[in-house]
Amino acid sequence: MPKIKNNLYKKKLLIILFISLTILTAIVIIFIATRSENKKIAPNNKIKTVITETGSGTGAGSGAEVVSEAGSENMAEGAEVREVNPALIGAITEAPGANLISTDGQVITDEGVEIRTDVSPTDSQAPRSSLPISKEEVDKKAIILDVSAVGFLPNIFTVKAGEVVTIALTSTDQWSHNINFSDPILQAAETSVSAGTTRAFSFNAPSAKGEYNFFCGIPGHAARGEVGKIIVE
Ligand SMILES: [Cu+2]
Repeated sequence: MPKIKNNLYKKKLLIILFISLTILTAIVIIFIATRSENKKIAPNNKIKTVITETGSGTGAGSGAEVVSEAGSENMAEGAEVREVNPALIGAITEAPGANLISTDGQVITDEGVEIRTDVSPTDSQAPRSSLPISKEEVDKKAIILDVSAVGFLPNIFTVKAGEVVTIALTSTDQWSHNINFSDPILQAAETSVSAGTTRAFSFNAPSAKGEYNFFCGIPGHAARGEVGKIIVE
């Protein structure tokens, strides 16, 4: 009798040991699986966004959105997946190649840093000019400025303090021209165009109301009338 009892005890112990081992193995497997799944979904816990190219044919609308939030399920084919600064989400451009405009109306760099006009034109925070584009690619809100030996057309325009200003400058004759502002607060707001081309740039208008004169900086051009002013109200 005691021998049978002893055997029964041994059997019970073996079953308990087997069950414990099975549970432990299951826990380890679940732990490893969860970890690798997390790694796949959220690398570094950063926001995943999809950056899509702006179509060149549709730029005349209300501004093409270049950065948008997107789940990994509905990515368009060929879309580039990048981790970007949350400040860039929803940002648009008013002209292809010019700086982005954030959802709160601030002209920003591709890194989400605010554009400044009181710096050197070569500064990384200075407004960025587009490459030569067509006028049709520029948003309707932009200021379309023509320049030729006759002068700027129009040569006066009005904007609100602090609002986004996109200037699309076109040389309408056979010469190169540019636009520069006299006030140092707008010294980085400039671009130059060669004969028959259009380039655009965006910046936030000064917060101080007043008149800001601009001119073509090519020798002799301002003297013959290539001048104008922007009224900030
Ligand atoms: Cu000129």
